[in-house]
Amino acid sequence: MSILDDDSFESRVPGSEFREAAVVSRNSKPGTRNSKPGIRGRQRGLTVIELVMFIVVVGVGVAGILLALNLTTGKSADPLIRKQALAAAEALLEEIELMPFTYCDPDDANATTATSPAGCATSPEGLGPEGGETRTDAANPFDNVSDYHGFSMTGIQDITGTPLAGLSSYSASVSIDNTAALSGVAAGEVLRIAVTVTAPNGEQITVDGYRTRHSPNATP
Ligand SMILES: [Ca+2]
Ligand SMILES: [Ca+2]
Repeated sequence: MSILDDDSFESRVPGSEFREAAVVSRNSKPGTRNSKPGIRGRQRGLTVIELVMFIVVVGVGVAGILLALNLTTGKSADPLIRKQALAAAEALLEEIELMPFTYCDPDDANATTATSPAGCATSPEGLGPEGGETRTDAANPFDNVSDYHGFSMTGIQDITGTPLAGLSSYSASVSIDNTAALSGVAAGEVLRIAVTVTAPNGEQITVDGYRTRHSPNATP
């Protein structure tokens, strides 16, 4: 009796590889190699449940990726719109800050000499325009920071009233606070300017600036 013919040989061989070889040897018939599946030959395919679970998991993953891509694509133009709105707001704020901040309306006879609002001849400067002034009126324009209080425009225009290309769907508004406090500056000697620009997508950007009365008798 050879060693391979002994069924009890499998249990005596300490290594698993030898045990497997012995099993294969017993199950083989002449001319048919591994005609009966061994341990390694008994691999099965996927069941329907496993396949469905795989499809669901992969589907959820792909849907998440597509959602992220869609969101990124949809919002890709937002920074441009935001930067454009910010540029328009900063330009209008700078325009306002460069205006005089006098005690009297610059058209007042005492505008260049008054040392307080009480020293004006007829027209102390106050919030909002005086005497029918508008921002873009060539003959009677805004001539003071506070004239811009309550100003608004639909479609961004420069100081001459010329519409700026590509900004017709933006709008701007201005609010000025003459009670604002600024450290080291006496009350009434500072204005807080808030410029708000609304972009076509509804997003609003507000920029704030302060203007102190450093030259109370300087007129345009
Ligand atoms: Ca004025
Ligand atoms: Ca005014």
